[in-house]
Amino acid sequence: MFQNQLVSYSGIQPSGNLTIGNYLGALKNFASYSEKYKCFYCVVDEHAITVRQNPADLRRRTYETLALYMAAGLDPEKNTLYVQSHVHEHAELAWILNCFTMFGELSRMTQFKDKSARHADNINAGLFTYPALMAADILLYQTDVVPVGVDQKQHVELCRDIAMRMNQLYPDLFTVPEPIIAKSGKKIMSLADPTKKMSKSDENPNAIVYILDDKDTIIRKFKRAVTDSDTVVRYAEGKDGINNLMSIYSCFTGKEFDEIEREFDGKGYGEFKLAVGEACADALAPVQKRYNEILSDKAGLEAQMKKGAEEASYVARRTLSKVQKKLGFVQVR
Ligand code: ATP
Ligand code: LTN
Repeated sequence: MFQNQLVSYSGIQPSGNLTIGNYLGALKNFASYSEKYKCFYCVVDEHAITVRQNPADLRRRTYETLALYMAAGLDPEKNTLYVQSHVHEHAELAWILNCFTMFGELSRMTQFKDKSARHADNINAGLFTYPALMAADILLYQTDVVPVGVDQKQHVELCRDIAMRMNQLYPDLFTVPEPIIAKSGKKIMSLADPTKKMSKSDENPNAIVYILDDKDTIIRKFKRAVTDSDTVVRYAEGKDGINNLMSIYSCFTGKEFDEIEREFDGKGYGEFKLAVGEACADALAPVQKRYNEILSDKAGLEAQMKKGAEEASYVARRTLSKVQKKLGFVQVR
């Protein structure tokens, strides 16, 4: 669709303050595609309401998430940055895709199983059909690659299955996308329970480092991170806490694991934890500075939202109308 240019697409829910898991697994990598790909990055507010949201918080976080996209290096002149609910084609295509997605497939999604266990009082139909809306996001832009953390791989694979199924029935309908999962940072674990993914909706604030935490808070949280009774900094099976801290340190410094092991040879966990906290805080400081500048210009952010939605709608409209035609919907425009 973009004259031989490949398309990259991803989204983040404005469902909480963004964590270093979101940053290292997704956001930090988005900017690296800007040169080679036509990129669309979306604030997926419609996905966020699958879990109950306070309207004022949702509104504020939608601005904040867009500002973080820009602060993390996404230039709105080179990337299409927009809000999902501003492009109505997402919800329309999602309905169609729902009719090509099987109950059994949706039942197997681990995110659905996790979230329905955590929100047992609100297992709504949207939570169940969430992957069909995510597939609509991706397929509307004839996407080639989807940069995500490893927890989203299953959803992208389901999106591929839906695309292939529909392409068999209606040839050449969709590009079949590939997930791109970063080598390091693909799954940052909770600091309080390193067997669990760090998640922005975790109730324990000590489990999470937020992108916008100040330096003292970051250092304090790393100091308290759960590790093990060993004293040697090395990457090994069973050392989930240390493995996680080594991954975080590696992502922020670019150092390999063997280099990190040598650097902390003969030093204790305390010194290592402090170094991880400092590396994290130093790497995030410029992002935080840009974020505060961008967020203070609300009118500027709204102008970006409008521009992004116009660019995205242009492409989304073309794909949706192609799908509607091929399915047999009457077109009178
Ligand atoms: P929620 O807790 O509301 O489900 P989340 O923290 O899992 O949110 P999402 O908005 O669902 O965040 O994810 C945005 C992106 O960040 C996705 O690409 C996801 O794979 C990635 N991501 C989320 N958490 C982590 C993590 N701990 N490590 C690496 N990547 C992550
Ligand atoms: N489901 C994803 C967010 C998301 C997404 C997308 C990611 C919604 N639409 C399209 C990639 C492509 C999540 O929970 N992280």
